Amino acid sequence: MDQLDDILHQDLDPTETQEWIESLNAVISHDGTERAHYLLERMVDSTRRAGGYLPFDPTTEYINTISPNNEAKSPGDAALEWRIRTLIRWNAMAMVVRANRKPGELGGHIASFASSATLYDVGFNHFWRAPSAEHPGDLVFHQGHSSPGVYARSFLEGRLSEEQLDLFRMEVVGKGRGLSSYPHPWLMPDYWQVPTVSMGLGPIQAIYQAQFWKYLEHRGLIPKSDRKVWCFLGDGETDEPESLGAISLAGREGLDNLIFVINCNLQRLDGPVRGNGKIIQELEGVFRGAGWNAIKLIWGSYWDPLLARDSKGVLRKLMMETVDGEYQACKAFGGAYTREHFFNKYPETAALVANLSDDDIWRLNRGGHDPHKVYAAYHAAVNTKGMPTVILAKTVKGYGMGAAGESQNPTHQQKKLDAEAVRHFRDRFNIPVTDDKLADVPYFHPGKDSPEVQYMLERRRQLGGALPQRRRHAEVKLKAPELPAFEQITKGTGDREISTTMALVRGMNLMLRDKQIGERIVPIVADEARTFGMEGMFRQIGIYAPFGQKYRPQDADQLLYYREDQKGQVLQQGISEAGGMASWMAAATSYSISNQPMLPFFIYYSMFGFQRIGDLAWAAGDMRARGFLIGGTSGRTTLNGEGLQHEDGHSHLLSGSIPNVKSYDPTFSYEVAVILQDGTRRMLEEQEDVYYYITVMNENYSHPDLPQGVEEGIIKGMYLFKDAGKPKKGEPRVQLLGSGTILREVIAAAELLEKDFGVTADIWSVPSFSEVRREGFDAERWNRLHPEAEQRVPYVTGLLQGHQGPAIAATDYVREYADQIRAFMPDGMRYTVLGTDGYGRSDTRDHLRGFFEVDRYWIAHAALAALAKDGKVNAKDVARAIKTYKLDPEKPNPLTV
Ligand SMILES: Cc1ncc(C[n+]2csc(CCOP(=O)(O)OP(=O)(O)O)c2C)c(N)n1
Ligand SMILES: [Mg+2]
Repeated sequence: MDQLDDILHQDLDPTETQEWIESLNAVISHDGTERAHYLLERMVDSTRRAGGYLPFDPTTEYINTISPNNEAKSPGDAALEWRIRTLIRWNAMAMVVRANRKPGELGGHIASFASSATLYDVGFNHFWRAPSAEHPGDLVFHQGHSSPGVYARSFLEGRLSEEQLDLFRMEVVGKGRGLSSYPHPWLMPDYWQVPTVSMGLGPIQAIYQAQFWKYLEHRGLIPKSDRKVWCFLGDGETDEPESLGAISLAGREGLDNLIFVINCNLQRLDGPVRGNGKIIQELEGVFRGAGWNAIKLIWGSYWDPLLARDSKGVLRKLMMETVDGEYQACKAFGGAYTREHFFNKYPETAALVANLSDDDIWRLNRGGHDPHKVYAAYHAAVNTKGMPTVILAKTVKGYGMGAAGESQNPTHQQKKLDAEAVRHFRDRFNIPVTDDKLADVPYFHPGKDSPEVQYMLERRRQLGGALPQRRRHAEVKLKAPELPAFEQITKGTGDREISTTMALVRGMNLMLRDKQIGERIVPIVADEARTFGMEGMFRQIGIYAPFGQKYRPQDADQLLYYREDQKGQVLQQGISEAGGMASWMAAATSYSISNQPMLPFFIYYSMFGFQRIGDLAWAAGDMRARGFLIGGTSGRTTLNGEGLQHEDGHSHLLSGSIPNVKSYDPTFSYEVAVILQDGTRRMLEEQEDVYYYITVMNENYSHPDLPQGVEEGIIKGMYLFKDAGKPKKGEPRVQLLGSGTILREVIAAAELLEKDFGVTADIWSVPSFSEVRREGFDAERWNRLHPEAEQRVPYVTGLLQGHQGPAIAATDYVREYADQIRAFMPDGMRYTVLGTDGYGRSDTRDHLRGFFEVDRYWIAHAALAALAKDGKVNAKDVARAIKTYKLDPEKPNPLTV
């Protein structure tokens, strides 16, 4: 290596070097840079063949990728666009400053948008198409905390009023007119399309959105088009694993419908992103390595003449040597500082700026603030074929904020500007607000007939309409299959034993055959299709592969071979739950983003679901995703051998915390059928903004027929599975509740109780404690608020009322899960909850259920203990149960071991 370094950095024969460079320059001037590139590649190739070791260098010089002579020229009116931008800057700043002068600490950000205003403006004015009859529309992921700038544009366009700007971050009093802190489709459903503010979620979603569009195109569900996903993110945001974790997928699949714009203002919240390095270089290497077209947009036009005169490359060398912390200091301290600490480092560079004043040096702009350069970069990006593009735009955090924030470490959180700072801002951008008004920081609108507004509106007209805008409903009307279509799984299995996972996969297969919705089903897996018995789908509907299958699969001679296909329907996302989830979100929002409703099923190990990708699941709720998440091989004791990291006993608590998620833990295949049918009806037919979480298990047992009239109960979350009838006089009675596989232990416990203790039991199947809880609290709240009206009876109260004895619930989840409905037990009904609190471990199902105290014996024992407390049996009976069932009273609490 040392020798190689020497060769690369010491010129053994400068004359020879010069001759080669001159030859190359001749090629460039006669035949262009592409020809030169070709020749160089050939030479590199020859050297390698001769045995030369030429290590890959992922980075290029610290200058713009697009040279000035290759820049596409903007057709826009630069002066007018500058005026518009200044007004947007002002109003965005005013919105935040005004919000923070009110009582209540509303917060907001000025500095981030200040750095990216030009990047957004050029997009809005020239590139981003709204959906229209002619075009399906682009999709823009905005940096979440730059939202004030987007609102400020909408204000000028007349889409938002002054009153609304004053309701920034005041959504409660705003009653639907308030403006969200960040992009939230839940709160502004006609405006924001995608939530982004949780760092990293925008980029990963953008990649899978782009992939999903190609998927829809290849499958013939949408026409091929040149629409693009544009994703804005911060340079600090790239530290999130989600930001960069999926970029190789975009490179591999050649997603040329994807453009990342990374706002490299060199700062994050606390300070510099890479004070001792250069974030743009680092990212260039990472993205190029992943197969992206990386466009560096570092220097603005004022640097062009300097670079043109840099014949010996000393300025370039200096640019490369200087670290980001130093670049930040230059912008913070101004022109004189920059001359002294930057240019004066070498006599050649000092000479380059000898004729420039300090103010001129100060004006040497960064690429991301130069609309001409930004236009050229965007133009190159949208015309790139066969690969995704990343634009690395260098900007100044807090641009225009002066001493109050420009390139200052704490600027990210600056939201209150004093009078002096506001005056500076006005003067810097020439805003027509007079001194006497300045104290109020008033919004400024030039009037709807002003040239500025007319220009903006005309630009948007040319691009299909206003943005952002969100479609609430797809135009396509779909009909969900009725329950009889699910007969295969509503009918009992007789002696055959199957798992709920198998029932679910059968249900999916039935839906895949449906004429209307079959093609809209999107099965998504993260390398676990075989785990869930879905490998039949590989052959039947194929695995999506954008370039088809280029090899003969190892199992080609098998019936169910690994079939990849450009029109494949299964999305195999590899071992990436975050990828699977982001992919699911793309499909689940396709009704809105592409006007094509789809019904995705993402099937994964439930342990690696909500707790691993919970923040995406939360964002999915926000963006009104519609689809099924399937927590496979769930249950702390049901997935028995896999142990602590696999056995899930709590995902239902996490899913239950997302307001528009409906969670179910079915026991029988007919329950799976009813939930699937109803979910499909609600999401596809009614277009409700809900999504479903269903846990399925891998324990095989036989399933009964769908009992008469229980459908509504299943959907509401609880129904009477076995009615013990009216109790005989003196006969102790209990109410047993359960879900998932543990309901079967409950059923077995009822038999033990009757046989061994003469206790009879009504048995309740509770496929959703979460739904029952929600309804209960809703009724309770309503009653409190309507004290004089006839009081509503919570659903579960109504069911249990009139039934005797204490209630005992057991599930394969932690106690909190079944405990959720405690508040709605009828007066006087004791409620005991068993659950699997504690770490899972490997063993047989029987052993685990004994260990976690949720098997039939522990349930029977708990029932007797409750009856004893109620005075219906004696303590002796409870002691007898402990003995008969061989329960160890000194056994440690499973929570603690
Ligand atoms: C997951 C997550 N963690 C932390 C934050 C808090 N946060 C908001 S903005 C920000 C700094 C962002 O820096 P950068 O990405 O460089 O964006 P800039 O504002 O500089 O454009 C942080 C840490 C967040 N929004 N999301
Ligand atoms: Mg930043």
